[in-house]
Amino acid sequence: MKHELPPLPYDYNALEPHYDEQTVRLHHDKHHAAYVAGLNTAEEKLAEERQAGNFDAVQHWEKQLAFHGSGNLLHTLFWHNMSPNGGGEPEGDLKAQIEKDFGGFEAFKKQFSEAAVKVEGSGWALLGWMPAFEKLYIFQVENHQKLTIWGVQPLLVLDVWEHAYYLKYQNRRAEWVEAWWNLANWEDVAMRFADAKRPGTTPPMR
Ligand code: MN3
Repeated sequence: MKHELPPLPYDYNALEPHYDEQTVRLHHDKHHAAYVAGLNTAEEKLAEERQAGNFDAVQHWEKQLAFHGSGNLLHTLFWHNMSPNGGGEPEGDLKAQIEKDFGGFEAFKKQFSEAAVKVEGSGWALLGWMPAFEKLYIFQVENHQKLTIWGVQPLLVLDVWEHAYYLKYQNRRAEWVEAWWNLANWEDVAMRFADAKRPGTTPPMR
């Protein structure tokens, strides 16, 4: 089964003025599409190597698998994490958990923004639920696949690769991060949080 590029959940221009149509179009149709293609290629090449019993390039294709697989997953999440009617603050269980783990929404927002602005090179800021520790964490992801704890369920992601913002914001990554908060789809994040916390999915490690 080949992976396919999932359609955007809104029109290309729906996130204006915070996220411009031209960037969204390129980002989804070209960049995200390239990760889907890269994931398919990695899976195909690993299958070929298994069949041939020749693993000369296994290190290369395993790296490609992690990079493109994570790239595909994070971009799909990224699109759904934004909404033309986004912004504001989370409510309910998610709000309570953010207060518990970060000492309040403003403190959470500050750490998330700082993590995003200060990613070294290409990467993401990511809010994730770690079922085994029963805790929310902010991660500063490098590329698409580095610097996590195994088992974390990503809930909210912010792309700070230059391809995500350069056409409109040029080198001003902090402006992109600030604008992006106006698009944050807290309903989507809350749904993912509830899903990640469903009892019986993964037992805590204690
Ligand atoms: Mn991207």
